[in-house]
Amino acid sequence: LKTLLKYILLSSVTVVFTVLTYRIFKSKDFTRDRNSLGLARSIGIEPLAPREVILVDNEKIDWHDYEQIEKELKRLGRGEHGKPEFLSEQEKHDYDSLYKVNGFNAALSDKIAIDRSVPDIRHKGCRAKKYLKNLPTVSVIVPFHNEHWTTLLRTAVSVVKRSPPHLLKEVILVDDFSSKAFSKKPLDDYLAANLTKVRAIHLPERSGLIRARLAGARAATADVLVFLDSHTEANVNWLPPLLEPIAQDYKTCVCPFIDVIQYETFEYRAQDEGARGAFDWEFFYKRLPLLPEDLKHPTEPFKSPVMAGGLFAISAKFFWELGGYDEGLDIWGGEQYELSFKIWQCGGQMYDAPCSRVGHIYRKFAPFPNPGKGDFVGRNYKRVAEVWMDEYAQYLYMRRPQYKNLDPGDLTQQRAIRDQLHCKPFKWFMENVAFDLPLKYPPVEPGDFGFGEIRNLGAPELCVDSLFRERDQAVAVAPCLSDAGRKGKGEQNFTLSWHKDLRVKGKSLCFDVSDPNDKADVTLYPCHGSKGNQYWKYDVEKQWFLHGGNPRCLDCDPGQKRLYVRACDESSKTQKWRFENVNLT
Ligand code: UD2
Ligand code: MN
Repeated sequence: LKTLLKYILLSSVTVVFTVLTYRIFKSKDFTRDRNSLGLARSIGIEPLAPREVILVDNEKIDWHDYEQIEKELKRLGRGEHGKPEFLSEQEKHDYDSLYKVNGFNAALSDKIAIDRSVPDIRHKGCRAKKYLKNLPTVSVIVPFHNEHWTTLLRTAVSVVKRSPPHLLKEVILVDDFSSKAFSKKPLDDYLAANLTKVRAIHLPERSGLIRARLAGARAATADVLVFLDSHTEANVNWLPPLLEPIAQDYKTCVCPFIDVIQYETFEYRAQDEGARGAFDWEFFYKRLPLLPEDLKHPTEPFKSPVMAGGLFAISAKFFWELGGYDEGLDIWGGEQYELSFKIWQCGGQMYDAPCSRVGHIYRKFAPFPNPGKGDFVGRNYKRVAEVWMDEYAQYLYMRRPQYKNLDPGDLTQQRAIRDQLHCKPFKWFMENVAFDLPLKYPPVEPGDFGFGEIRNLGAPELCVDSLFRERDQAVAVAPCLSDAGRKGKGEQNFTLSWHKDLRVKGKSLCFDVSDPNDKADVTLYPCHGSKGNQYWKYDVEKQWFLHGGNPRCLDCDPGQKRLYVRACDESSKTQKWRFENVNLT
């Protein structure tokens, strides 16, 4: 009996130890203490064999909160499920005044619940995806300057409602010296009473969004920092897809897909089904197509050269190893390039996660006056270019020569960070990460193939004429203005650009044919520079304007003054055109 008792005691002790050890691995703190073996030993427990640890570590679970999803599906009301909403005439009294200070329909926002539902527009494969059970904790940081009350609160509420409670440690709203009275005590009181995980920090002076984010990051206590703009809405199960790549490698930054909350109607819809972030050489944010291997796995994160800026997750450890943001970046702009270049050049990587979606209000216009700081965007761009872009900085200066004389301030500290971390040259980034960027945005633009008037040879009194038309409207032929001794205002002046598209001079509208039928209209559409429906060639010998990869010829009906494309025909006279200036080199 004594032996039996001893045996039972021993085995129950073993069971308790095993359970305890398992729980410790489960609650492993990611970036702070990657080595929980050490933790287990320090409290006197011999850890499980390593093979079993790996099994526990790699366990994946379904993170969906089905109860919450069910509840949201049943919601009824204005703007629910991200449906477009409108104000009645009686509700429009403060429409204009609120629009002016926000750049969006804030009066409508006030009529929509701050905990409204949004449609689950993820790729349907996302619904079946599982993520690591063991994910790091999160601090969400939201800088704001004079954000509208209901859009700000909707941001915070969407995060709290759609995040697993044990992963979401806190939401920090960083008030960048707002002048709106509600941004201080009323906000603090509201948060304390209604949203215990959310708190506000009030900066004592206008600091700009970059230093506001830094202030939030310094106050944050979780493993991962998630930054959001102050007019966003997190969608279903948004957090696990952002966190898993970071759990697997802490030097990874992950961005959600950014959906569109329409500024007028608050409709929630997709922007597109994903693209890689990039820039042109004026530093406008641009996008590059997904790569063939990305398209094969539509629910998997894909590499992106540059983030949009406002919405991303990064481990606190990696963020601070990189020195955070450059504190010299003021107010707005450029920080998305700084952090993206730094991440890639200094040993990290950046992904977009298709199964994580967050809506964002792209304003109709920027409502904030310049706080008397001159060209802060230019100074920010120059700081980033001077520290990170090496010889490529000249391409920015070629297009923005005024930057050459701009004083970017002291850069020693930023350059020291680059040295200490042994970061790679910008050329490496261009050749390995943004390798297809120069095809679409060549640093040095080649010349145009031709420009000027396009005159028909079958009816030589007629020229191609845009008729001052706009997007989606057809172009035609009309009597040539030059015959009447007139120059016109560009409606008969076109450019065959190096992109191989035909542009209306002075506009970024291109000749586009989407109809495969005979006598298909030529319509105007914003230039995309990717050939396809906008692909044109001029055959100097035959005097043809050839459209498309399987080419048809530009042609017209002189009687009806219609312009169209049809199968090329050597004997047709109306398919011949004289292009005023052709560059033969
Ligand atoms: C985009 C980014 C934005 C930022 C910016 C370039 C997205 C969706 N948005 O412009 O996050 O990267 O490009 O810098 O990617 N704010 C302050 N203090 C200021 C000015 C702004 O706290 O002095 C806040 C503002 O309330 C908002 C955030 O910073 O929460 C971004 O400003 P924005 O919404 O005007 O920028 P956006 O979306 O046009
Ligand atoms: Mn924004």
